[in-house]
Amino acid sequence: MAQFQEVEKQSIMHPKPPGLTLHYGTAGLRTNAKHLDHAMFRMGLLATLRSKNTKATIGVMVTASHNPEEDNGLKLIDPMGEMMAPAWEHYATQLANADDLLTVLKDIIEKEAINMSQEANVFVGKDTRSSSARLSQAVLDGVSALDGHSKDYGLVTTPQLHYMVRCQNTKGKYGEATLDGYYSKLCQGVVCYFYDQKLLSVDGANGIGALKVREMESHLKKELQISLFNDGSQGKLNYQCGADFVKVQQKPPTGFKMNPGERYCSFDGDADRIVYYYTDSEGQFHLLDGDKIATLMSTFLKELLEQAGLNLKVAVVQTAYANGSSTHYLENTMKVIVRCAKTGVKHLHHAAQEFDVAVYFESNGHGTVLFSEAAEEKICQLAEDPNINDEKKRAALLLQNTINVINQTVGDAISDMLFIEAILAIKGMSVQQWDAVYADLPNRQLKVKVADRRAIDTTDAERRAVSPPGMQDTVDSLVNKYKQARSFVRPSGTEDIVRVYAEADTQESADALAHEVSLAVYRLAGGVGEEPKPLH
Ligand code: NG1
Ligand code: ZN
Repeated sequence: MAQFQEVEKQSIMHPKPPGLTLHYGTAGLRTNAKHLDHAMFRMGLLATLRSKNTKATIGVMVTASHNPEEDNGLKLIDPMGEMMAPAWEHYATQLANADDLLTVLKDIIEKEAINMSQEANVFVGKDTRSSSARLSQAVLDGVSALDGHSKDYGLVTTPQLHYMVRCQNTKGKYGEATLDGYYSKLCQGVVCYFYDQKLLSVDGANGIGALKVREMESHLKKELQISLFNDGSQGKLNYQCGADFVKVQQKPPTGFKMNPGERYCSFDGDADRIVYYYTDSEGQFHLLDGDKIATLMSTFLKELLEQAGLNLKVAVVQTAYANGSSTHYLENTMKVIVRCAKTGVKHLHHAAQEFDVAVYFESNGHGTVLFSEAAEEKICQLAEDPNINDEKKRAALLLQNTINVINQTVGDAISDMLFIEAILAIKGMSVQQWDAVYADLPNRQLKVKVADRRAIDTTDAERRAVSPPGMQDTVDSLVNKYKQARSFVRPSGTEDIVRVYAEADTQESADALAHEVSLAVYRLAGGVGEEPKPLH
């Protein structure tokens, strides 16, 4: 077939480096940008097949998120703007590593019974990395090699591309598939709440998020005062700044002086994560991570639903890394349903789809809110009902605005920021008051190197280890030594290590527990290198 001849011809221009193995995992493909050209071309082919298979537009985002500037990667986006279905992740890995490209390609076509004469459409976007232009061209080459149509959105945030894909496949019902459409939808309605709101400082991680906040400013009509730093004009992408740096280091971006009591937030390199922070009058740093954000959003939504008299259930989906205090507060004080999903946004998104209204967040600041179709309908009907009282009307309109400001396809730093700012403004709440809703339990995360991390297998949303033998019993008996303690171990999906998490009533206890559990992992699960040392 002529198509395959074209693939063969073009693939010579995108040769696979010998001996290189890539894996399409939780965060898509990610590695040093030098090794990615062939994989990008091949993912262009795969996106075209996926488009033919689903008879819908598929997205390809070229980014390595919070990784260093030297890395790059890619994420594939399914028709409703969600991450690509897990069944296809396996094809992505196979295709990226194939020595005989055509055989693997034909295999996928046969297995999925793809009609090759079906039209294909692929949307492509990229972040600000210096390698992104070259690599996104390789994706476009892959699409055209299989006769697919492509639209290159150029520089966009990851969630913006997810939004475009959903708009396109819902024929505009979700919004207009342009950047202007995105900004208008998000800013519609919320801007009127920002009066008297003090300045918000935004760390753009020297990446795409900074460019896009600037682009959005005209839509905000100056109601929200944003001051951008790490806007990419000088610093290096994700270097000593950004959401991942702030969350992991528990400190502000390097070289940035904070004023006590003011609000700050940091995006990651592709603007799908956000964390807030401030310093108090003693100069103490306070982080408001994904757990605090989920609490703020779910509380706000629950109150509005009650005021509107709508019988819709609010749920919060977290992972095992959620601080125990947040889970306790949500379940016992707010009385919202809490679910624990496996690490990785796609698992949270999937779990959230089971509820009327579900807020999902990873502690690292990736998250959003999902409304079921029925919930959206009820809210919109109520907002248009002329026979309701003022309180109900206000609540219904606020809920309707929330549906617009929230990017329901994926975690979105810009959309989350606007929603958080609107909640704080509406409630007249300071960042300190938000922080004081509950106090985080002291916690510690450690990494342990082992010969094969698959030695650890888990169950119960990764909270309990089923192998190696004796592992869970040991963790249980160590946890029992401390107050308000919890600990779990799981193999990382993105690094060749085992992660250990521990929390307890004091930092000393959390640190001691994390260390003891690390030792148990080292001894029971084939630790390599030096034995873990105590933290103090
Ligand atoms: P792993 O390496 O599987 O723990 C990490 C993060 C996840 C998620 C993915 C993808 C932690 C503990 N884990 O996964 O939350 O964001 O990377 O980026 O932060
Ligand atoms: Zn990201």
